[in-house]
Amino acid sequence: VDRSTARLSLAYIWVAYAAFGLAALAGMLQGMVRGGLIELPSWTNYYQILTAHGVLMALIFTTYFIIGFLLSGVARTTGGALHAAALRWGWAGWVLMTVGTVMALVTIITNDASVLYTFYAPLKASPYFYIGAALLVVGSWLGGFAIFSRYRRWKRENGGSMSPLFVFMSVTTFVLWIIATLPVAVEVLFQLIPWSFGWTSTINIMLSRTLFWFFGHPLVYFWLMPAYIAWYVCVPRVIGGHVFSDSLARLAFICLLLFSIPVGFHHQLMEPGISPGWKMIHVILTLIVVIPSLMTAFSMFATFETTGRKKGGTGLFGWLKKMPWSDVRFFAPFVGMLFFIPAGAGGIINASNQMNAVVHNTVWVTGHFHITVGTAVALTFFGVSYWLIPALTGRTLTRTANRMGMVQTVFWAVGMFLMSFAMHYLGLQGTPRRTAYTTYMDHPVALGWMDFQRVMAFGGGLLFTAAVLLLLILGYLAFFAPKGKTEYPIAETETEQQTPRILERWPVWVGVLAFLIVMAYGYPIMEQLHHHPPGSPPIRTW
Ligand code: HAS
Repeated sequence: VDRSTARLSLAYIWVAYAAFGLAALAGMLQGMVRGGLIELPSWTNYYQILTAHGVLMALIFTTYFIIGFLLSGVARTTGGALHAAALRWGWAGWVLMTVGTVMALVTIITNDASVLYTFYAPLKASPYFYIGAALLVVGSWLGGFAIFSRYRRWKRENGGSMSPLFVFMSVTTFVLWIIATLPVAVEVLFQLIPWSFGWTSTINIMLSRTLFWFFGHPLVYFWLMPAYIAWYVCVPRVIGGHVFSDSLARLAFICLLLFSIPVGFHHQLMEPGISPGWKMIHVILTLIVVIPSLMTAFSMFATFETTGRKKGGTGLFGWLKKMPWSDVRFFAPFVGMLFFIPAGAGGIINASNQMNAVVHNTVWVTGHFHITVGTAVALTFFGVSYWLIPALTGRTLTRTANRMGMVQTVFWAVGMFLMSFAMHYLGLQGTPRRTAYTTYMDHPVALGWMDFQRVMAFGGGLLFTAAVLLLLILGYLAFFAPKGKTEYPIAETETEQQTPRILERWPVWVGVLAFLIVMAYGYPIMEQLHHHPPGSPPIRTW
């Protein structure tokens, strides 16, 4: 891609990795505190560090990386450059997001916003934390407008023909993101900010949680879809293969768009304020949103098998041997895919109403999201970074850096395996999530959890080591690796495929989505507004 686009993408990616580094440190510390290995100094506390870790990792690292990656890929697949208007949107977004990030971070550092990354009521932060979050969201919309702007221009220049797969997927991701962030924007602007400034004395907590999870579930697909873009479009090229089916890939994304928003109640299955009928509808839709992931698994297997067989792999699994196992650009996302198999199964367990009663609010859930976003998605982002950063800085991914990347992937995978296995196991024993070190007054059951909590801490140590290694390798690739050209891998279908044009008719899909949202949320939200629970007293934590 051209230099202006590269500069913009890199600006996003650097903030992403700065946040990642701080978040990794906070993560290791909180694991050690929980495992009883260290005590924090009196000027900080577990919940402050937990908030820093969650906000920096789950909200800042992901959003910045996603925008940086997608902007570069959209440019790469539409002629190599973003036009001036798209660049302007992109930079405006970066500035707003960065102002918002700094505001939110300052309030976390001053301990005025220890409200965890889910930040719904009744925990209350400084209003400046919420204003920072709002700026982050609005800034990310501008990043999305940069993609939409490039997309529209490309369509105009190409007589309305079907957009490249990477672009289509990026547009779908941002349509999802913009629609999904509307409810949290309403929560922040009309509930949290007025309450936090003291303009209103009570808050409708049910509504606050509902609006948050209305956003919170599609948020996880906003993380996942860019990883899927890498799986569908970049990984096939890395292994010397093709996109298995253009239509299937687009259909999977449309399904993700339609079914990942009207499902938020699966995070609220244990809440008494929502009637079981509505929860059931959300559970059914949740089980439907599993299907595009199964389609993705099928598609990836098909790509690997056809490519492996073409390279001479024979027998039932001989094609697997033909994969480029020593290429970190393949290895890191592949390990992520492997983790995603149990992670997806865990998600289905979570979504099943009765089983949710067993795992809800236990560290099982923490284990679930560390192997979804923390491994499947994160390892894919690392795998992408290993080629994206040198491609953008005009350097090469050297053999040594590649080898170190493999080591880093193994450290991350082993750390995550140990930590998340312990979390899943402890969750089934009933160990609560989001608690600092405690033995519950030396209760024998809680004492029995300690060994596994130490395993969690040990896994966290390995993860921190992997994070430091990653930052060192990326720093090397950006500033010290030999100058040269690194490929931006984009695969195509093997033969021309006829993709149904309906897949790109946005008014149809946005219309269907609006219908599903109204069906899934209209009545329950009206009910919550009507019955208006008494509201919490305005407790100040700042
Ligand atoms: Fe989840 C809680 C249900 C997917 C993230 N989830 C969370 C939270 C986070 C999160 C962050 O229903 C905690 C929120 C909080 O703080 O409270 N989740 C699901 C379901 C899925 C799912 C049904 N989650 C994700 C993804 C996430 C993520 C993806 C991040 C990126 N989740 C829940 C529920 C809760 C929840 C409940 C609430 C729990 C509670 O009570 O609080 C599904 O979308 C999963 C579908 C995935 C699959 C896997 C397909 C496998 C693939 C890999 C193929 C491998 C290949 C390689 C090709 C069906 C695509 C193999 C090659 C070989 C050779 C073997």
